[in-house]
Amino acid sequence: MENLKINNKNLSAIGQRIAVPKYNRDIIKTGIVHVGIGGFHRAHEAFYTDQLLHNETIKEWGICGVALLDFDTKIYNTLKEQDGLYTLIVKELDGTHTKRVIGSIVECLYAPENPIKVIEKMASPEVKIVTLTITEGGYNYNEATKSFDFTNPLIIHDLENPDTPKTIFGYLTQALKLRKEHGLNGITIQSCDNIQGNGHMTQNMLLSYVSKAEPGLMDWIDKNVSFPNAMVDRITPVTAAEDIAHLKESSGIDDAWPVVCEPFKQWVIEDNFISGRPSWETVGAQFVEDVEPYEKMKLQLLNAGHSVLGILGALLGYNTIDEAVNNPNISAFLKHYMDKEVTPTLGGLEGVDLDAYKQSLLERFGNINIKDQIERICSETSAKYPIFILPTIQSQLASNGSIKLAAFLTASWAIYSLGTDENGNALNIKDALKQDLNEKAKEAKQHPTAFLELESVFGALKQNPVFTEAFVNAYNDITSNNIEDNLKSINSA
Ligand code: CS2
Repeated sequence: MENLKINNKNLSAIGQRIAVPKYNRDIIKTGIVHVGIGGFHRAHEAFYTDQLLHNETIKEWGICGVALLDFDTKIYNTLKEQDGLYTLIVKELDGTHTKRVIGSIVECLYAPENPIKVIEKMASPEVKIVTLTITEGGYNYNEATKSFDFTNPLIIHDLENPDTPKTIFGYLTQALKLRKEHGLNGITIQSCDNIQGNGHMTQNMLLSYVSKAEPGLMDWIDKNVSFPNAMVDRITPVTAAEDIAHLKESSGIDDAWPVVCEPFKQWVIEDNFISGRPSWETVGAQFVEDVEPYEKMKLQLLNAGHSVLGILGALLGYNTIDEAVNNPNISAFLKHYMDKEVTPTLGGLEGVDLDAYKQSLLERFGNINIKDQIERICSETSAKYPIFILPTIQSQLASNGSIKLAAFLTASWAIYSLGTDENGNALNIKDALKQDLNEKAKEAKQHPTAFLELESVFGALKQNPVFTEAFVNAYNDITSNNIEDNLKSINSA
């Protein structure tokens, strides 16, 4: 079988081997600008939109993918070379792979090379929505001050150089300013990141920035921009070299960056789109009045569950999430954490079967075909912890509920931050606060609560005697006994 490079020219030949877009991509117009074209976007929004574009009457909702950071050069170059096309490989529970070429990304831009082009694209009349996957840390929110971080050097840069911005806030501000000047229709800015109230967060952070950068724009934004909240879900591991090789061997498709993901997908969105929206509900998305209970459920069960498996699994020397969850002591701990500490904090989920949801999470985590990397899950825990774990602790403390397992997890993270697993092997820690975490973790050897001094992560947790007592106990237990024995004793308590 001849290898076919994935691009427009080869699309119909590739269509003899796997599913390809059946619609004419040449006539699809860009209605959405998406910032952050990593794996998750390409497994989720771009997938839903590709399905939607198969409805022949829909031509106005193509996506322009924007790579915002220097770091994104490789993905930009790949998509450019492949005419925006890539393969989505769904790793089914029975071990088979469902492959399809996704065609919804009809243009790509690389912001560092041509910032004006990106600003103009966001400000063009046919664009109705800007969607974002810029990661938890990308919102520039500081947990300690509970506000926008104006000390970030990139933000300082954007305030001083409005025409050549580097952050999403600089780009959006310039684009909205242009839309106002041109008398254009309003626009929706839709976050697809794992943040509670992600629409509100986007709105609050953007308005903080605009109030300094372009105060005259505040009123226009108030009347012309909507920020729907949304819950997004699909486990999307980092593409491995074996995935690329396997696609070539099994289907003769030469794709430099396919995306791999689980079969499950969910998108629950607040219907708040000022200039119209794609009918994503026709391809499986749900539009609801109030999305926050769903976001909370997902962040505090799935994402926090991932962090539990990631941190404990890393300390035990595992590499993938399925290895961690298939250790009965870890999975029992996770179940207890979900039932005793998270579930009491969730409310407002009429019609959702929480027990079934938690059970389905354990099955999804246990999918041995996904091979989701513990390294991916543990990356940027300093940005994830305040969103995935801290709200549970705060809520439980406020109602005198149990925080024992969350304290154990936090103490495990302190040990993890020292940089080696239980067997003395080095951990590859990827975190913007890696250095600070490591310093505090070293101080914690003398005074465990030193770790909680990182206020941008823990807020005022160190001031809470109930939490600190549980944290110190857990810390001492972990340093005097191995993790598994500790888990056994917690699980049997
Ligand atoms: C993960 C998420 O980054 C993480 O820690 O929990 O990427 C998770 O896989 C997705 O949110 C699933 O929807």
